[in-house]
Amino acid sequence: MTNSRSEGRRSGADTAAAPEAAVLVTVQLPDVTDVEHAASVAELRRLVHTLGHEVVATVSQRRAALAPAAVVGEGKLRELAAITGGRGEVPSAAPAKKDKARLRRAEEASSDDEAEGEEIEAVDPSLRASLVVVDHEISPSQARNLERATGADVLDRTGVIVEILHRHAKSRQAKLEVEIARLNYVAPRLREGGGGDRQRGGIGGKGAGESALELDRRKIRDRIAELREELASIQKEHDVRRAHRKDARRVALVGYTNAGKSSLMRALTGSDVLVADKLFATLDTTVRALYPETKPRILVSDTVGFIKKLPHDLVASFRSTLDEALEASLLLYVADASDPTFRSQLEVTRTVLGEIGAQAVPSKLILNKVDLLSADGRAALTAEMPDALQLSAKSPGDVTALRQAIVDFFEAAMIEAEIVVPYAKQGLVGEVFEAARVVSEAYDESGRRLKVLADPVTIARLESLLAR
Ligand SMILES: Nc1nc2c(ncn2[C@@H]2O[C@H](COP(=O)(O)OP(=O)(O)OP(=O)(O)O)[C@@H](O)[C@H]2O)c(=O)[nH]1
Ligand SMILES: [Mg+2]
Repeated sequence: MTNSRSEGRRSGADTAAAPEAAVLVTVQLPDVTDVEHAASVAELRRLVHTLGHEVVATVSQRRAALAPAAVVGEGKLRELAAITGGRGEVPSAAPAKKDKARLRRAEEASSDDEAEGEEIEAVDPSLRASLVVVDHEISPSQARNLERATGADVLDRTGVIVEILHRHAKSRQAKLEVEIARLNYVAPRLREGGGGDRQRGGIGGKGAGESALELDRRKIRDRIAELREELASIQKEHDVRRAHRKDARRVALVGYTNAGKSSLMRALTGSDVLVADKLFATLDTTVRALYPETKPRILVSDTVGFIKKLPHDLVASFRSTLDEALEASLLLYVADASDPTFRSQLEVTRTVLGEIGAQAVPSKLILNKVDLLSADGRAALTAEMPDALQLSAKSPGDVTALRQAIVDFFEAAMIEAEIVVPYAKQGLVGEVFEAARVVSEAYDESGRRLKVLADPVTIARLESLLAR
């Protein structure tokens, strides 16, 4: 079964604010179920929407593998070109093998003429898409062939994600991480001596690096090295800052993008972090104290969301989030229970975090957005995942219950101990009050005797501090 659907038209006249029309291209491979395929396409549509484009059509095809030349077969390619107003043909001498070196040589040898000037009239010009987005990672030469056949800009899924990350990064650290990922993505797609708009494919513009496309690959490598150096020095600063709060009891909210992590962060800490119905709304890790404050306080971190088919080097660029997760005493896996594919989303999060060793950190599963489920739906989830906490970030009662669950977790880990602060070391009393809960105090000839509650690690640290 193949299908190609029109999904609406560009709204209104050609106002400057009108979103650019995009068409999605997907291939359903034999090992992908219909449900998974539909979910992947829906997710790509949301990604493209987040980028500010309107999806006007989806061209999809079942195939044993991506067509080596242009992802879809010849017939489908013409169908696609009708939507973009292109020729619908891959120029001859298109490389058909996946051999990377050969592809690159073929690319460099091929001329730079574009398929413009020979456009076919699209059925309805208001539907004509100027961007083609492929739901798979494609080779630079497949991208080039698609550009020539469609006359449109071409991005693959990774390209869309990189571009969103690029736009959403706020802090210097996030900007550097994303810029490195972006340059890694762009470098192999650069054409020698190129620099035209078409090959930019929506990438480019502002950022930590100026126009990457004016630099050749070698310069890009140098630039990446430079950015890495700057990132390393920022990370060192962060490590120092983190070391200062190493005693603090930490909870990290982790999970798939759009699961509701930032919404929970807001509700739990009374902070005003960004909440948006966008993918990758959050790129910067934020840390705030649980509110109302506990003694000692508990810190909550909001982190970047995960997504399927995220290339590994992109994942690695989110060091700050991953570090945050590894250093937490408790991981809250947040899932959007109203999304029929949340189980596989959870799997993605678990896999990525598992790869960096986060499975050793105690965790709790939070099934969020249950306000969107029926009573039956909730009951079925209770039966399926009895240990998970079902809640809605929008319900103050539910948030209070989650806060209590967090507090209980840390309470359970606390032990009682007596700490004696000699009179000569009274300067350290503040430190004890900061890191532990003091339940009683008394004075005798050895100093100030404090009966405290704290986790064993904190107590050991305070004792060694006083023993010095
Ligand atoms: N109905 C409902 N919507 C929710 C709930 N929690 C969050 N949302 C909505 O879901 C969308 C995403 O929420 P965010 O909190 O930004 O999600 P996130 O996990 O931080 O997403 P990223 O930052 O992209 O990783 C927003 O539109 C929220 O208003 C909930 O419990 N119920
Ligand atoms: Mg967020």
